Parts: sequence; structure tokens; C-alpha cells
Amino acid sequence: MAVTVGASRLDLGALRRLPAEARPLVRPGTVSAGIVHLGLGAFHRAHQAVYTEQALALAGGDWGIVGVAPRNADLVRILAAQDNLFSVSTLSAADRHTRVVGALADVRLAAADPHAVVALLADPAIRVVTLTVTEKAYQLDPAGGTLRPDPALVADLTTDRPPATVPGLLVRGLLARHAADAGPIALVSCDNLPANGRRLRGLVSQALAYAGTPQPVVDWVGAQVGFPGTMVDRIVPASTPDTLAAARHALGVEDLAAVAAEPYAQWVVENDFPGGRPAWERAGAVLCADAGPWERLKLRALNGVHSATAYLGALAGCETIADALALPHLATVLRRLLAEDVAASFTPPDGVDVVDYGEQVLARFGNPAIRHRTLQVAMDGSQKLPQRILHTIADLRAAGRPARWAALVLAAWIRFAQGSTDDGRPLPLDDPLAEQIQSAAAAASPADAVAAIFALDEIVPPEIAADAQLHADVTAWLTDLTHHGVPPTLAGAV
Ligand code: CS2
Repeated sequence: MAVTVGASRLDLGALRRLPAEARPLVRPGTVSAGIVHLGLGAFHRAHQAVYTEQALALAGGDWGIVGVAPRNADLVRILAAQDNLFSVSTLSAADRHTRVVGALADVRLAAADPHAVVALLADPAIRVVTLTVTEKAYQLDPAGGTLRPDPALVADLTTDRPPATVPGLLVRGLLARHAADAGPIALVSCDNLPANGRRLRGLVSQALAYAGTPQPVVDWVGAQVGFPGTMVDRIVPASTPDTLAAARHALGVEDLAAVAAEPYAQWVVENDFPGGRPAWERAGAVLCADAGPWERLKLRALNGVHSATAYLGALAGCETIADALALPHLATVLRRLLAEDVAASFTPPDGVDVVDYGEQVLARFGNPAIRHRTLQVAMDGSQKLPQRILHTIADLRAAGRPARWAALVLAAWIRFAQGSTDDGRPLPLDDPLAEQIQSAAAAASPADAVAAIFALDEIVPPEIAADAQLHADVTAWLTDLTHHGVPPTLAGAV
């Protein structure tokens, strides 16, 4: 990363030179750690770190965050050199402001020192572990079911070598915590998965079983470890040189860990924290008994529509989500996806109208200051589309309803996986199942490609795979996209 010669670096010493409104809400280094966060990406820095800092400023508590990056050594080095400080720029067409966040108490690189991470999980001061490790980290089937057996995970669970995977770190940490009698703790998934708390509990239980964990430890986990579900929301694109330049401009110092985000943020959290938690509600989070309806709403009406925009936009050659939304007829198609398919597929949380929520989502996607790349949202489709689109389709079809617009999203993903834009430029497929998807999508005809994709049972559930009407709908869309490209397909559909 290029550093501007002459610009000094963000660190504790630089804080007093910052404009007052850009300074942290808490005095960095004065709050001791109570949280370990796994996954130090842009999303965590602009979401949970911001909520936590506000909660600390308003309600106090020993809830500093030790940020653990699984593999990103550069980021850990940068944050350490900046005294764990980074800035968040909040961007909209009308306004932009930048503030340094002081919630990180420390940073660690799991790949370099897994034992330190295990020791943290066994530290009685740590009572909450939050995770943003992306959808693909939750695949677990070391016993070799239908999922890919992950050799690193099997080794983590069956040997004494230092753990290299997220479930490996968690299992080793919980064993050490039990041995140290370090008290209750909550493990909080902040990834975009349905029932993410239950899913994490399942992952940990399976991993404990696979590792041959003694029953008293399993019982201790059952009684002393909370797995609250959450719905997390804020659009936070991967940082680019422009992000860093904007932060430098606002702060007058170089911040190599800067992130930029939209103004909107939401966090709905199930209140299951046996060791206590920060007063996140003071920062606007909603603590509740069941985040499920909120997760469904967000996954289907935001993330599903995001994926639709990403695949159709990328095929049409659009670099960003906001550019894609400006394609003729795309917003109309997304509104019909929302109103006719998404809204008809589930019961939203009390008091929420899915179509109104969808309008707000489209306005957020149109934020011109957030340059969210279509290719970033398009990645890992095999891990995202089940909860974003396939569940919508499954619920509609089970109720005997069509899923016309959701079928278009599947067709766009298949077309995307075929590897080129409408005008023949290459499209990379960044996906843990890229090979299988690419060879299925490359079948001779649209109907064969759809059949081959529907046969990928790691992605497509059997009731969807067997649905002849859906097969016909996706094939018809894929045929249109193949022969005419995105704009005429959209124009012909509305
Ligand atoms: C996006 C999400 O990259 C993606 O797949 O759909 O990261 C989205 O920006 C967030 O979930 C918004 O909260």
C-alpha cells in the first residue's frame, strides 16, 4: 500500500492534533478487554467496533475488544503500528464525516500465534467472543458427509498441532476455558446466515464431538456458553486507495486501516449473554428474544436483492452496485422481486412492511458515495444464495406460488459463472466451489446448465432440484440472458 511521503501516521500521539469531531469517543488504551473478535475485516471495524465504542462511551464497562485476524498479517501490523486505532468514514451524497474509533484494546494474528488466541478464550476477563468470518467458515462436516472434508479442520480436531481453523480455535479455547474454570461466555456470530447463533452452536457441538471431547466439558458448554443469534447490517465495501485518501484528507494523518461505510446501521441481538455484555442497546442495537424474523427479512430483502444487483450488474459491465441500479429497468425488476417473490415468501417482523423495507434498501444501494463493487458482492455465491434466494424460492414453491424473479437471480448467477460479461470481458468466479460450478455452468445448452447446477446438492436442496417449473423458468431466463444480454432481457420482462 502506498504511503504518502510526509503524512504522519495515525496513532495515540496524533489524536490531539485531530479535529475534535474526529476523535475517539473513549480514551484509547484505558478500557480493558472483555471481548475477543475473530475476523478483523472492514465490516467489523465499521459495525460491532462502532457499536461497542458508543456503548462504552455511554455506559462504561470493561469491554474493550481484542481484534483477532485469522490470516491478515498486514492488517495486524498496521493496526499495531497505529496503537490499534482506525477511522470510519461515513459517506452519503449529502455528507461525509470521519471519526477515529477507540474500541480496540489489542490486535492479534491467529495464524502466527494461535496459542495466544486460545489463552484469550480461557481468560476470565473475556466474556464475549464475536465473529465475522464469512459464510464459508460455518461449513463443518469433518466426518465426511456431503460437504468437502477440510483437512485443516480434521487436523485441528484430531491432533495437538496449533489450531488453524475457526472451529479449531473455538474448541481449543473452550477446552482451555473449562480447564481454567474461567466462567461463562457468549459466542456471537455476526455473519449473514439464518439462525446464525444456532448454526454456530451446531458447528461447535459437532467439532467438540469430532474432537472426542469428554462429556463433562460438553455439558459445561451446554450450560455456560451462550450462542445468541444476531442480524447485522451496514454496507461496508472493502477499503481501496480512495478510502485511505479520503481518511487522510479528513484526519490530516495517514490511516492505513481506514474503512468507509454508509450512514445506516442496524444490529438485532438475542439477549443470551451468561457472562454479561456491553450496553449495546445504548448505541441503538435491539436486544430481543428471537432475531430470526429480522435475519430472514435482511437476508431475503437486502442480501438477496444485493446478489441480484451484483450478478445482473456485473454481466452488464457495471463496476459498482450504484452503477448497476441505474441500468434501465433494473430497479423495476428488483421492486417486482421484492413485492411478488420476497414479500410473499415469509412473515416479516411485527410492524415491518417488506416493500417499504425494500425501498429503503434500494435507496441505500443507490448511495453514490459508496463504491461497492459488484464483484465483491458476487463472490461466494454458493455460500450466499441458499439463504438469500433459494429459501425464498423453496417457501414460494411449497405454497404453490411461482418464483419468477427469484428464478432470474439464479439464471444470472449461472450466466455469471460462465465467466464473461455481455460484451465478452472475463468475469472471475471467486467461490470455494468454483470448479464444480464452472463445469456445471459450462454445459452445452441453457437447459443442461440449469440441470447440472441443480444437481449440485451441496448448494441446491432436493425439493428445488426436483421442481420442473422452476427448472423451466430458470432455463428461460438463462436463454434470454445468453442470447440478448442483460438490458434487453430486463426490458422484455417488465
Ligand atoms: C453483501 C453484504 O457482500 C455481500 O454479499 O450483500 O456484505 C452486505 O453489504 C451487508 O450484509 C449489508 O449489511
